[in-house]
Amino acid sequence: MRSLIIIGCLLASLAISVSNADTTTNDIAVEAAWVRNVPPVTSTTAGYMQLTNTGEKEKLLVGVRSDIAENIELHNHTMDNGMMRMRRIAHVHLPSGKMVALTPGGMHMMIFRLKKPLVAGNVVELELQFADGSSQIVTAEVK
Ligand SMILES: [Cu+2]
Repeated sequence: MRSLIIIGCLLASLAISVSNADTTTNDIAVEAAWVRNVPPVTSTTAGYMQLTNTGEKEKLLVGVRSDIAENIELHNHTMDNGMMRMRRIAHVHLPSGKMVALTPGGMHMMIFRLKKPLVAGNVVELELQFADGSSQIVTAEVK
């Protein structure tokens, strides 16, 4: 009887560790990722992509990192007294089962202080960081 209880506890802890692991796996499918090419005199650009959450839980995109630039922020466009302005946002909600697009004129990744000029046709790597501590590297075409 006692050994059965112990086995039960072991199984329960295994199940817990598996579900913990689930929260850090990547349920985000990324498509059509690209970074806007800019002339070498410009050190600021933007990145766009479509993110589909194939998992069962909402995820929050909270940051982006890349070796290509010093700093990347998440931005949105808002209307302010009839003027289109960009505002930094803390995160992008990625609801379960939904596709969220980062687009010119909408939410986007603002890329500051490029370390070297971009080359059209090349791909760059962006590391997406999520609120649950998981991260994912995606490639984006420069165009
Ligand atoms: Cu911006």
